[in-house]
Amino acid sequence: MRYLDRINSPKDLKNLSIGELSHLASEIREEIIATVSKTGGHLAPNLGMVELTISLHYVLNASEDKIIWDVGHQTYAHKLLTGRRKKFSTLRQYQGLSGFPRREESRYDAFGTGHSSTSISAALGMAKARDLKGEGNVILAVIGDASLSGGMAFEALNQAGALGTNLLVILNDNEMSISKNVGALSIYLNKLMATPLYNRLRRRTQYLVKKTPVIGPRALKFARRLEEGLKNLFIPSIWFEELGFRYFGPVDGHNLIHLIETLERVKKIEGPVLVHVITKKGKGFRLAEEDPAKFHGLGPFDIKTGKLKERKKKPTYTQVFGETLLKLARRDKRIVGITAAMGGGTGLEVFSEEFPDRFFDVGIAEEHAVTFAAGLAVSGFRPVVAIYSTFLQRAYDQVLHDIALQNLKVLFVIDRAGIVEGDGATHQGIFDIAYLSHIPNLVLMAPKDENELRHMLYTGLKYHGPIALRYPKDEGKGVKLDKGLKSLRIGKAEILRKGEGLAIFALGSMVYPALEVAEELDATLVNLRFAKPLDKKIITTLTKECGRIVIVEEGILEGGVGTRVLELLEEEGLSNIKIKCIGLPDKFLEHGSRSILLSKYGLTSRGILKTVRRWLKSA
Ligand SMILES: Cc1ncc(C[n+]2csc(CCOP(=O)(O)OP(=O)(O)O)c2C)c(N)n1
Repeated sequence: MRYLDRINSPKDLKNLSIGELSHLASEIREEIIATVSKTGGHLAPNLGMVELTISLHYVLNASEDKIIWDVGHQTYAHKLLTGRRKKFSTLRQYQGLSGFPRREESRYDAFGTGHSSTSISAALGMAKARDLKGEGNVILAVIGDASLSGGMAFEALNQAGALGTNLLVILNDNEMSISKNVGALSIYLNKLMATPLYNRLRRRTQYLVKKTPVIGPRALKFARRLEEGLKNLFIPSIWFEELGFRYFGPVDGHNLIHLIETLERVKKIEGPVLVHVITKKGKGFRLAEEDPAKFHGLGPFDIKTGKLKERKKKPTYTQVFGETLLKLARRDKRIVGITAAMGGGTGLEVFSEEFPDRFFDVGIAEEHAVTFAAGLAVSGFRPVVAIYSTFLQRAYDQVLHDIALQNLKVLFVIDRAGIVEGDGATHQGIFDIAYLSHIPNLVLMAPKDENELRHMLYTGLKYHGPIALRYPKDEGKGVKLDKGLKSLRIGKAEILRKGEGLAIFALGSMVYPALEVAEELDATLVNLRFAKPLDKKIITTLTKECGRIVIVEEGILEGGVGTRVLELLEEEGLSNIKIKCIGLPDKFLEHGSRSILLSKYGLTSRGILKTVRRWLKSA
């Protein structure tokens, strides 16, 4: 029997020897590789976290102490050790285990995460609550080196250092974000890594002080001064200490003895402490160690070759965007590309290779990315800011206050808009229509296919103000791409089919499924193209003509295109017309495959047809 099969809660770890824990680490790695090769998921981050997770659960008392995982994509070992081993094969599958920590899933998941850089803030809140309640448990945040570059993490360090309450922060430094980590903080961490000498000397002084039989305040003061001196001698300054944290490290994140010793020690220290742990992304799986970016998060793959099992046959929207932008950028030097740590995911990689000087990966810093783009736009450049729908939520105020209010020429390319495979509620891109379409000056487009996407990109770059383009994480329709690119008329919809007695208005990804429905029902079908501004003329004319209308979108209904059409018709005195809005309900959507969820929420051609038929009967 494997050691892993005997672990039903973290308590079961406590009786294992270091040798046994080391066996357990290998078993956990095998389990993660075998499962993720079938389910897809975040492989490399999890393989790098195995020893650290074991050590944390070994040293802490999981029923009282709290671990807050930043992003939460590295919690597979944590899930395996906290009673979820038997369900692990359902990872990321519909109705199975989530790929992220969820409070509803386990009492060991202290805080729900998915978006980065929240862990220290949440942990600090919990630490302060603990103090106010007069309790004494350990509160610990685990944060990656890239997530530490997010603004919220800085804000939390700033408050934590000043509050001085007991708080442990484990910095998991693997020098990687999804791709190579960027920024001055990452350069600084490298410097710290390269100076273990200081830490060795520092440990030695602390050891000597501890060994001194009678240690009076003067000796302690002397030891501290000595420590300061050493610090200044070997490295410019330990930034975390300047902020009020005690700094420990670097610690080898794959050495169980060293990790356990360090954690035992630091958990007793008063005040905020940061432990700098060095890990290797993909540890223990050669293919992932060699290409951690590819294995950061991926679909099902062949363990021997690393090849993905499902290959997209048609070009994805993301690819078509990346290639088209590249072509346009060759003709216009003012075009600059901006990403917040998602160069690969957003398709900007090709652009970055050809135009490294015009490409900016700002780190996991969506708010900054947007205002940075504003600065470039004010200075005459044409920034293209490519951000996933779910992460752009972070930068709502920057879009509104720094871009739209000043009517700046910035193009937002919103990838993963709509239902997103596998990751669940934290990553569904279903709110952007609602949170963008009420912002004055901002135009919001959604292409029906990859060919239209290209024209929209061209349109966006020609437009004189802020404009956004949304599309899902999916392959395109496989349509022929036009040779030339044309500018679309802002706010002009496209009538794709004329029918009788019913008009269907569809946005973006819903146009093709709605077209099938329109054909079946002999209805008129309009590709809205623009969620904002709406095509007032076409909408009002067809509404009057057909008498009954349906609006379909892949986004939440509240505040979506349907709502906006209703408002328009009310303004035009047409509110007594029969209207059906089809979209996503007012809830956070679970994880599962895109096809399962689209079908569950009635956004396939069959689902739309069923809803429309039922409504027609009742109407
Ligand atoms: C706000 C936000 N932006 C982007 C992401 C996408 N994302 C998920 S993990 C990750 C990299 C995290 O790197 P790091 O914190 O160093 O952890 P590692 O994966 O290296 O363990 C990114 C950019 C996110 N989860 N949240």
